[in-house]
Amino acid sequence: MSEASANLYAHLRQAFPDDLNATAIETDSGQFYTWRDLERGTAMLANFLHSLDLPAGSRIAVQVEKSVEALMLYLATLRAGFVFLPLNTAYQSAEIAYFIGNAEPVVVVCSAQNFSWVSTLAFKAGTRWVFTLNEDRTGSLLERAAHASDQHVVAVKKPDDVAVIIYTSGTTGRSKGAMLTHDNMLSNALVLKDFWGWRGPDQGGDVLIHALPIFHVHGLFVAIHGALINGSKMIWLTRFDPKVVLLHLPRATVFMGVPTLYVRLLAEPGLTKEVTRHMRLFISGSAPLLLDTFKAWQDRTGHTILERYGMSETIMLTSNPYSGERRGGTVGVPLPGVSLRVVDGQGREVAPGEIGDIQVKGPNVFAGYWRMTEKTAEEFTVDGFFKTGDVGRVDTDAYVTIVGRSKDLIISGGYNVYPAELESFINDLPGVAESAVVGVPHADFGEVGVAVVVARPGVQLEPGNILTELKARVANYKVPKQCHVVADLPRNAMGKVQKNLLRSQFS
Ligand code: MCA
Ligand code: AMP
Repeated sequence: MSEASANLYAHLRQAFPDDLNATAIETDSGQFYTWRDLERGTAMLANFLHSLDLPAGSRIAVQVEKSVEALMLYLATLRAGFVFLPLNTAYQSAEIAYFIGNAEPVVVVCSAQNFSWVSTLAFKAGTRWVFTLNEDRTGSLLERAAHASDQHVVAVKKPDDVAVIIYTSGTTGRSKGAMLTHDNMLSNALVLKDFWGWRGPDQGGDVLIHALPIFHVHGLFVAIHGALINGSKMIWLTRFDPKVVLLHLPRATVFMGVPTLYVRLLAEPGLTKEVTRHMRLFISGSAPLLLDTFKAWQDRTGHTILERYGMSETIMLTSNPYSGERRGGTVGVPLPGVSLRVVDGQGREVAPGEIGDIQVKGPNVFAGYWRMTEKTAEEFTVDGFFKTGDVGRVDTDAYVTIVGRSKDLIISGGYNVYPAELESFINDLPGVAESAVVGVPHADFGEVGVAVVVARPGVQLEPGNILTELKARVANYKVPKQCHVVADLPRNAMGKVQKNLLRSQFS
């Protein structure tokens, strides 16, 4: 690819339909955005960012509610050649302080409601500009950008230039910023366009129901890049509500969700073969899709969910085929260009069907963790494979099954919850001697956290108070759904807490 053409935005823009007056996005509140609106809006925001005279490589950190303007800010950041840093809206001040302190963004965009505390900690960390952007299209960002020109030449980027930093905890310790390049994202989007048989505007067109948050890989990249690089319209839902999804299904062709979304849709009597008759493809990922959900979906709708597997560090890695067998309980086969192997404890590749650690390589694999050269090196093998931390097997016909994780991670409703982070918060609470957080099965979220806490001698701890304290400190979805105070934690001969025993005790 020539250097001038490596900016992801340029490729997305090229795929816009000829008729720029056609609808690109229709929202659940009845707004319509044309392709021209996207082109002009992103140009104005990109020009506004340029007007701030930001140094090359500046990070733009964004914690705002889902809106089409928030999407335009993402596209404008790409277009202007800066680095986008999306942040979950559930993050609270300690979490935001860490990300801002670590990434040192030059610009922070937040909701007006959070401006006071976000700007205080951002300015303290050296951020130059803090703007606001609200769900209802108000805020200082759009007020300022309203004066910018709507003509903008897309910034020239090299394939390996960083486009986005996504924070993830990987295997251990504090959150790490995974640096994804323009080419990581473009190559993955192009592969998925083919692999999932997206139909361009000249083939009848696809219509995607976008119901996911836009601060993680699934909603921001897989869904949005998928629709845009195909020139497809999106029906944009600000938040997931199964009844609203049902309302729009008859006019859509593609839906993407984490397993919880499918579980909640199945709970709706209105989910029928008739309502899904026009649908072409249901895709699931971010967490294991239970075979029961897979089969129930087939029975109720006649559609077979296509499950795929990915990570923040790699975007999409494997997928069940569009035309071939979609095998429930598996995540399908490695995508074209992705090398995937399963190795034993010594790093030797195991025979087909045997279980081991999953390692991957490909143009989609990230450029490393932000300012963590050593951590990055630890996560790669000498021959350049990335250690996913997932445990699984590959069958003789290349289908991959994930059977577990070597990293201590709970995936709850598609969000990652790191026990180590919660344990450190709990251990800091007065009267706590030690704690362990484990994941247990949950009908709605798939898996949820349970905290098991030991009190200091002579201290009486109230489980409810521990959860309340946590709620004040961390994102709501990370707060364990239960807390138990116990006399001691089970340990093995090496003194390591036996989380598997706690898991079976509290399941
Ligand atoms: C909300 N809560 C949760 C979760 N979401 N607790 C655990 N896990 C969650 N995922 C909390 C709420 O704060 C609330 O707490 C209580 O649970 C009930 O909330 P509810 O109203 O049911 O939640 P909701 O607002 O309806 O949200 C559920 C959701 C949402 C729609 C499933 O979690 C969601 O959008 N998940 C998708 C996440 C996602 O996009 N992941 C992709 C990551 P309280 O009662 O105390 O207030 S990208 C990725 O993983 C990789 C790369 C990949 O392969 O895609
Ligand atoms: P994240 O850190 O948010 O990028 O989460 C990536 C992790 O989500 C992967 O390492 C897997 O453990 C998990 N994951 C993603 N898709 C699937 C899937 N289809 N089945 C099981 N686990 C998945």
